[in-house]
Amino acid sequence: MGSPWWRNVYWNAEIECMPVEELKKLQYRSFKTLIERLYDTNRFYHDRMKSVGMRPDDLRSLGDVGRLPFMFKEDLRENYPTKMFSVPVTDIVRFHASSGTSGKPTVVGYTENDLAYWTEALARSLTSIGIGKDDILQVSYGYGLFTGGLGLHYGAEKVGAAVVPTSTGSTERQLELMQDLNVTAIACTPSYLVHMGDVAARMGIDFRRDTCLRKAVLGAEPWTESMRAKIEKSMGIRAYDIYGTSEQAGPMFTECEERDGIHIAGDIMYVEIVDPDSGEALEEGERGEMVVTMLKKEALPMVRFRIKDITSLVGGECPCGRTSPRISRITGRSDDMLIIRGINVFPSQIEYTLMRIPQIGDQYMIEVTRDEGALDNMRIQVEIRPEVFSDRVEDMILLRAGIESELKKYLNIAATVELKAPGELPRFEGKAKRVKDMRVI
Ligand code: DLL
Repeated sequence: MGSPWWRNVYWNAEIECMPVEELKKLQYRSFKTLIERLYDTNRFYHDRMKSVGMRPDDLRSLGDVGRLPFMFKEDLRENYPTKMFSVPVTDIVRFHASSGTSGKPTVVGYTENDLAYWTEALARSLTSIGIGKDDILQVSYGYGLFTGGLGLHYGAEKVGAAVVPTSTGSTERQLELMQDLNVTAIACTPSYLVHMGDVAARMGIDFRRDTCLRKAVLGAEPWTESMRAKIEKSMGIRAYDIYGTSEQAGPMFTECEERDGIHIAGDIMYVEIVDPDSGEALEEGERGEMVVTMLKKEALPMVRFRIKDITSLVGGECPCGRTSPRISRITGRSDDMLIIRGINVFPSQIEYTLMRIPQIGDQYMIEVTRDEGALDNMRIQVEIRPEVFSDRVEDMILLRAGIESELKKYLNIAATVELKAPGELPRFEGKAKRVKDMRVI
């Protein structure tokens, strides 16, 4: 038997399969060029470098990168909307903006070259998961200020796929179009795909029987392997993780068919993983906060930007042949971590535990409160599967106790579980908001 089809299919083989040492040299040269440009032309970076007594000449190897100061989301907020931009506004061809759910929104801008690199990154990613000119891709990420819709749109067109730009919402209509146009792949948040699954079931649509869907490109929010297994089983498709942030450009990087980490185009983005507290570099395999430098960006450069997403570098060679660095699934953001009675827990760990319990459906909500004695309480509402839902109170009490004990066993947290009937909990069209932390700290 020969090797599987994907072992020899690349969008840009020269770069994607470049020997690691050569890639490092290329990264160093790009880093240096970027720093020289910013030191001379951008007040923010000039001052930041001066504050640590560094000049561009001090960057003699990639090993010196760790001496450059970090930058944070707050820097973008303080320089709202465009004070951090590094090109005249006449060179900007597009703006996007974050929703501002965790504070004042941030605005990102792109030159023509910035858009070209964004699209290039996506073309490589989509090719690596076998999406190309034979595909019809329904883009159900939001179009507009959010980067998901337009990002995937141009990436998919670049590889010759036909795009169905549905954006979010009007789920029944989306499902009809999916059938009528023989859509083969969908790009949306995992929570929206789960919601589509519910609506499809109500409409009597069976994904396997009634659609041509075979792939899903899911991201923009944390999700878990157990969620992937559920989606794949119920819809008969393959689901891939896609990652990116508006500060990097938007959605950019996916796993390849091997699905052992997300490939990061090393010529476009330089990744470090650091200890969230000390900021010290971590080794391969150690989980920490991701720090990125966008090596090609013109309009809004990012140098050692603390994204706050928690991940690790995956070691070893990927059998797909790409030599680009890989990161493991993002398990959350360092600022999403909940500390419940002194125990650190990420919402994704809770999801992972819940989704492995067969009686539980796909929806859950987490609520954290603090009582008068200053003790934290966690309440987790979970929907149970229709075939399991029963009027027999004893059955439901037993199930609830079972879920509470699994949470205790795997995460060491005491949570009160509340069972909900199918359809009772909120659904999300964009990013899911499953955690309500009502503590006043
Ligand atoms: O969410 C860009 C995007 C669009 C990515 C479509 C993937 C697909 P922002 O709105 O700036 O950009 O939010 C970025 O979302 O820092 C992560 O915390 C989270 N995130 C994005 N992708 C993933 C993922 C877009 N695959 C923030 N897994 C990031 C976990 C993700 N978290």
